[in-house]
Amino acid sequence: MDKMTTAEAIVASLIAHGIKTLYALPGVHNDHLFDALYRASDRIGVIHPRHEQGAGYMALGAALATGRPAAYAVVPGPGLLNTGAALLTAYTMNAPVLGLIGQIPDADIGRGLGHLHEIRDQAGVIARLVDFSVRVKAPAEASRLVAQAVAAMFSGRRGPAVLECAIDMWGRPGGSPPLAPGTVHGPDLDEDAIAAAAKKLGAAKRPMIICGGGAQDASVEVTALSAMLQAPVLGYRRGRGVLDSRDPLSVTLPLGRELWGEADAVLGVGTRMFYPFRHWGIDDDLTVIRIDSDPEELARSHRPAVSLIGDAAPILRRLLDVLPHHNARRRSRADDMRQRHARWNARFEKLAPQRAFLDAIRAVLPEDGIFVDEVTQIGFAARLTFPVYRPRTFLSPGYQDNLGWGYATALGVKHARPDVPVLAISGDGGFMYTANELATAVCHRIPLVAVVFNDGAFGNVRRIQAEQYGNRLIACDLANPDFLRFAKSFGAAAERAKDPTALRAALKRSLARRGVPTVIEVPVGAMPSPWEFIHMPKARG
Ligand SMILES: Cc1ncc(C[n+]2csc(CCOP(=O)(O)OP(=O)(O)O)c2C)c(N)n1
Ligand SMILES: [Mg+2]
Repeated sequence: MDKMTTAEAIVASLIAHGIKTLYALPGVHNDHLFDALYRASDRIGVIHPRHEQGAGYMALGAALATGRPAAYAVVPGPGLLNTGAALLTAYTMNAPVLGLIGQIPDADIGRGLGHLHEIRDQAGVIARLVDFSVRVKAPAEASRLVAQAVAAMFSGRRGPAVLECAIDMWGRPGGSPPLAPGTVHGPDLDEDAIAAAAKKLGAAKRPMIICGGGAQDASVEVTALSAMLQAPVLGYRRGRGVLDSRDPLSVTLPLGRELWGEADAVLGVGTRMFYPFRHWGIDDDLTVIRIDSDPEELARSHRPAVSLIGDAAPILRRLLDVLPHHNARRRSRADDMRQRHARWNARFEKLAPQRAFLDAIRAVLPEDGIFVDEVTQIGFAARLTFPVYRPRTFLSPGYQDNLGWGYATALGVKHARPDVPVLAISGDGGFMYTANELATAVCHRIPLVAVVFNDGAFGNVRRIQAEQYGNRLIACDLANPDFLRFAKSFGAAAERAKDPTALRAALKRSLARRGVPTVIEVPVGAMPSPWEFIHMPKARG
């Protein structure tokens, strides 16, 4: 064992923590790591993308699809920076992603000599992007640092972590065997706060629940609480799928705003409540109760009447025990909600072109299939109206909303969840950010289905210029490849679907393909604006 190198100790530690894949792009700074991976290839696989952002996004997709840690490795400097947007997105989505980042020779760090891939204060750059980062300074530390990093990723608010390791550290002997993964204990349940929440919610006449990404592992509990309180549940983007869209109490963003204007108590579960607090207004007639694993988050926008700190599921389970002692008798709100849904559905007719394509997708994508959203016309409509049936089946990139996350993240999703169909949607603009990773999908036989809505433009930008800037169009029209020939030239399958009926048929064929990725190009024109349903005015306060 004393012959174990730092690289071998880190690989053994990844395996011990249940990480079975490293999304990684090689270079001299991590040659020893790749050699250790080669020798452990019966226990851990390597997926090598064609650009480091692919490694970062694939790890992000794997983490989001499973809720488990996922890891990537890249060279320092440009390699690190190429993963910057993915790491930033992992941070803002609270995703447990571990980055293994190379470094220049240990003794020269900070001296500014200009080594290959050197960047000034790499540790400082990293520290701006993640909460836990550390450099491996001796082989004997490596196993402990992996364990610490993974523990940090799951403590309090979840998020990414980074280990740096110098070019001459990976190969040094003296590594120790892996530590067993620790159990992360959340804070003890605050019984007083739970009782206070139960009293306020139990007495409320018009309670509502708002879910964010932090509620994704509390679907059963939110569903039970919603039924007990007859409380509508708003999940927009990261909170979608926590309550099944087929439940009449599951509400869309604009209906959520309407109900916000009427509510007397609201329970926020793992959400920043950004739209309500920043756009819809708040006043003293609304009692705010929040569950969040991050105490700092609760102090940011509006101080809640009751704060419940910790993971949502155990707190909600206790609340479900206590609430029946305080809960008012409640009539079903199902009919009321159905009427309100009908009114909003009539208004959503404005988005008919987008919705026709989404209907085609929903008809073919099974209940457990995963939909990876991107900032595109179809994506905006999906966030508002696409029915989602289960948690972790609608992945939307949170407040970075970064073009280009879609295809590469979805590849990681499909790689981590080969058992379910995975579908990525993007515009022609967004797709081209990471379309090079078609090579990775073909090389590693990842049968992701990507639908590219091609309007020959950064359509969203173009419409804003047309409508708000006197049609002074600039930097928004795109020269595209022939997407079919482009995809096929990688060895992928490719289809063109001209309308929703054709899309449905193409999807059916594509989701059945094994071992080969598919690109479906959908030529479209300009689409109606979704913004009146997203940026809505104050509803109270
Ligand atoms: C990284 C990043 N850069 C720029 C933007 C700004 N942006 C938002 S939507 C958009 C256009 C998207 O074009 P496309 O993917 O073709 O979708 P469409 O709107 O045409 O449906 C741009 C440039 C962004 N969201 N993310
Ligand atoms: Mg476009």
